[in-house]
Amino acid sequence: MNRRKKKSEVIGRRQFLKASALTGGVAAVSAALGTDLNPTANLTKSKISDHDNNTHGGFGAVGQVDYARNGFDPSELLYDWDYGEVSELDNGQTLREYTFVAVDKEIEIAPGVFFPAWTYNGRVPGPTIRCVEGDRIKIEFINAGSHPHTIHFHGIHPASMDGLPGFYAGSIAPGESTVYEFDAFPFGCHLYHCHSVPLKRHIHKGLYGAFIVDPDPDKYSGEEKQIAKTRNHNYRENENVNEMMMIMNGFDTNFDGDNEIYAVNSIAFAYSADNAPIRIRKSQRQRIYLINVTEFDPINSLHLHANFFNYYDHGTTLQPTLRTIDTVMQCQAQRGILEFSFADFEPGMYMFHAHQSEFAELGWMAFFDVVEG
Ligand SMILES: [Cu+2]
Repeated sequence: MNRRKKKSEVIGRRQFLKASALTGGVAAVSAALGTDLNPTANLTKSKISDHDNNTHGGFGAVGQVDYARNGFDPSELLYDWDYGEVSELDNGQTLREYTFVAVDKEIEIAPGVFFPAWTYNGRVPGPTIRCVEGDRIKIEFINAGSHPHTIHFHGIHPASMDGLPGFYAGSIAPGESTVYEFDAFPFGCHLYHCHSVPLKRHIHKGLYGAFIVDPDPDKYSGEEKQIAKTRNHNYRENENVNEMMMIMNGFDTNFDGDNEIYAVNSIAFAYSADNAPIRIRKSQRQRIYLINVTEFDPINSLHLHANFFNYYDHGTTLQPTLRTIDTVMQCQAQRGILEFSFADFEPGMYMFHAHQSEFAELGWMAFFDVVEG
């Protein structure tokens, strides 16, 4: 109810786009209102007033995000598994140690559109933790930001390691630190995020990341053992699979409780045909670890063009939970694994995007560049 009231007091994104379309462009609307209200001008301009001149159907942004300034490149985030500092405990268990530092950082999320993010280790999303079920995970968390934060993991662990404000270590104040330590269970495609309040602000500001737990083939037999090997980064069978991490996120750049920019791995249109489509080889099986952290919208989705995939809800099973689908939806924090192949396809550009068309037009649109080999 509050939200509706609030939205009627401002020109929201939807009304703005409608107005833009009716009056012939962003400039006209901004001029009429006497202010440059729209922080996504670069996107809407290319989409609405210049669509006839765009080479790929009007999807895309004008200009280029400065990845060097951001300190992270979305094409590298796809494959940037962080195995931690690895050692072995006396009981034979693998120990993986990480250091996470919360820092405030302005990031560019579309050409010329900046967002005052809160980050883990200066990047959004934070590091992609990659481990094996049963590993001991130890994370030293240092808060160098301006607000109290935590790290809450989606996984199995004691209450004392749950990263909740008001319990045990609780919210970690600026300048303070704590250690989160637990065994990685269950195997699957999980996530972590800050759990400080107001929760939606802390998550949406950028404090989240992927937590991928590989199955241990020694715990399974027969066909399932073989499948587990393809999922486990220590096994040769895993090398035949092209694995990618994709976090679907959104950014409320004018703080009206509604997203102006949507993306996979934070940068609008990062993998568009004109920008950096994801090059994949026909001979490799494809696997996406897909996580939705989008705030303010109840669901997000991924639709793959011209192909179908199998889906493993939460990644916690070795057999698909959905077979032969081309669209999957996820509520916030829901995640899963997609598997597909372009083996019998002709090479070319294959689109994938949110099937909420508005999300696609505001940044969540991408391409696979399928090549021989
Ligand atoms: Cu926080």
